[in-house]
Amino acid sequence: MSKPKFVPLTTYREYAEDEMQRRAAEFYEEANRRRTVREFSDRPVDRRVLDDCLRAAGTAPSGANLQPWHFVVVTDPEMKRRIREGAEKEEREFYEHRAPQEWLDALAPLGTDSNKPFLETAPALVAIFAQNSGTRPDGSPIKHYYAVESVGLASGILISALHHAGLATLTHTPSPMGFLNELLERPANERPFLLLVVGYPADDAEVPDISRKQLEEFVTSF
Ligand code: IYR
Repeated sequence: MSKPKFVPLTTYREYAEDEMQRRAAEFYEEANRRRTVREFSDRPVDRRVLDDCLRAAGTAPSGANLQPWHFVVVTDPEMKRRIREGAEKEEREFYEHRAPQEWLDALAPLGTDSNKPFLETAPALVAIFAQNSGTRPDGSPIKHYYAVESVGLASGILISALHHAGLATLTHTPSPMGFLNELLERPANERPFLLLVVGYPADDAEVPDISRKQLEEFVTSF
């Protein structure tokens, strides 16, 4: 094993107390304005914006820094159509047969069903894959650690970055998502993690009237 190389931490910034408080409060306020959107406009998104948000996602912490993720950006109408077809096939199975009543009851407030027009209307879909293994520069295989957790973190950053840039997202999880490997030509070591729908909300978009837990409900302290 070669000796690890360390360099000085030059990117960290400390803020004065009042500025730190302001930044934390402002970030929360911005995060709290994010809503999952299911009605999209067909207005195209700027690819440079999308790429910067993907760069931000790629800064996520990951197991052993192996960065076990792959993102496929889909804007081609024919590919979007095929993804919609694949997703709706699974969703029909889900809503009509697979989902237990308890799950359907939990979903009822969201008003979702097996019809997924946004997969074609929205200008961009980002299919996010978790890699169980990767390849070293010499081509030999390397196992990835905490791949699902790492990709979850990267996806969270991507969603926040897109929201910060002024784009809306929908975290869509047709299940199972194996059809995405086939359509998007991803290898067997990659598992579809999430299909992120990206774009502008439709002018008349509505969202379900749901609430978020108060801090006291989800935080305990010692
Ligand atoms: N994948 C289905 C069902 C669904 C499941 C959960 I958990 C949600 O939060 C929302 C929907 C669908 O996309 O309709």
